[in-house]
Amino acid sequence: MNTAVGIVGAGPSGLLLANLLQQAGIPCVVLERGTREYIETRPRAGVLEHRSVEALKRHGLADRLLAEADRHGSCEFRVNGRPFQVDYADLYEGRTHYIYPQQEVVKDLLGAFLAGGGDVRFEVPDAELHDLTSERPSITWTSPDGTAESLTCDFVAGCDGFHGVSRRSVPEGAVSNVVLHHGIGWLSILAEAPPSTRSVIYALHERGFAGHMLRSATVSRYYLQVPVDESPDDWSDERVWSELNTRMALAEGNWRLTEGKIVEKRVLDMRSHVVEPMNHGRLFLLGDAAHIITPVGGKGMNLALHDASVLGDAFALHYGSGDESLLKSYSDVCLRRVWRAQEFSHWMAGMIHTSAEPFHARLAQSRLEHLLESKAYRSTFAQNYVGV
Ligand code: RFL
Repeated sequence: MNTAVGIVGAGPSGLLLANLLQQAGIPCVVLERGTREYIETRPRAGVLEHRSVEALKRHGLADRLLAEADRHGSCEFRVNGRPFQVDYADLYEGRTHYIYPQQEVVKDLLGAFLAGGGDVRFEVPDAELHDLTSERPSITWTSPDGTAESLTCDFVAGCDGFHGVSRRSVPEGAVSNVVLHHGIGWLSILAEAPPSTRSVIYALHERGFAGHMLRSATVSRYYLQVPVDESPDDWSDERVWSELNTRMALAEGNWRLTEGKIVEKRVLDMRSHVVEPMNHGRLFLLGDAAHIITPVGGKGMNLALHDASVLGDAFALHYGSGDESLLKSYSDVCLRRVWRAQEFSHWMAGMIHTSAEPFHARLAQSRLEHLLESKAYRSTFAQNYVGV
């Protein structure tokens, strides 16, 4: 088999790229390790920035999202039970977040690509990439019926996340890995519970951070700061709700979370990882394959969509006129936005977490006070939070 672009991974980055190529008349094949059901039901992120939605809209890929997503322009910091609201839409050109679960983004992108006759191969667990620095790289794999398959292409797009095959196929020393371990764990909880709030809550408490994120009218995500080596098995459902209620309690009044069935409990180790440059030969890395960011600030899926958008334009120019300039600047353009997001996420992480280190604890306190007092500081927060 031959194609122009072989795409490994059918997450948000791979599927947006596939749609952009299809719309530009550039052939591509998508290889996905999981089943269709797996990718369409995997809950992860849920916050889309204004500009991510604008990019989807430009390509006619946002119809259901625009009809169904809630829009948020305000978030709450709850500091030892005392709430203050930051109206970030008012502070930054009326821009809002769209609350729309990642699996719905995937469903929409996959549906549009297949409706246009797109080629997606599911259940490909053993893809291998070859000759990435040659003119014609290839991908080999075994199809579910046991047939050995091979795809020769002009380019490979590695959209298969941090643990995928693409990043691992870059030889040692060919790229740099810029890494930070934050030494913070989050117990991440997904529950079949309606939101207990109208806007995201970042609760700062002496026992540690707690977050209430919105996903849909019936499902909510919550986070609890825990040691990185914590086991989710140590957290019974009862303990989860009790700790969330303690850390989120309001100093005045009787506010409590609406509880529901907990359907996911896992510990996330806060880390940041950036691969530089985001390409090697004819392999381009996108999304989590190129960069991992902490969930603080909700940037991961948005960065993945941005990479796809930039690479889609670059391929359209290359195949349209032979101009390679956008392909050459792909990594620089994406990394600029990646580092802005990393800086913001790191700044915010330093503000919302409890630290045993007195210096960091004082910095966090000062950041919060300044956010409360300074409109200019809040405006900078707003720009970065909802997307500069
Ligand atoms: P994905 O979504 O991981 O998709 C990769 C796809 O590749 C497949 N795959 C392979 N396919 C073929 N061969 C292989 N060898 C393969 N290996 C893997 C996988 O099955 C999968 O289908 O990567 P992509 O497209 O880069 O998208 C990145 C986002 O998924 C990620 O950044 C976000 O989910 C991060 N994230 C959040 N981002 C936000 O913008 N806002 C949020 O609120 C937010 N919350 C979160 C998050 C991530 C979380 N977890 C689980 C890490 C909350 C959580 C809990």
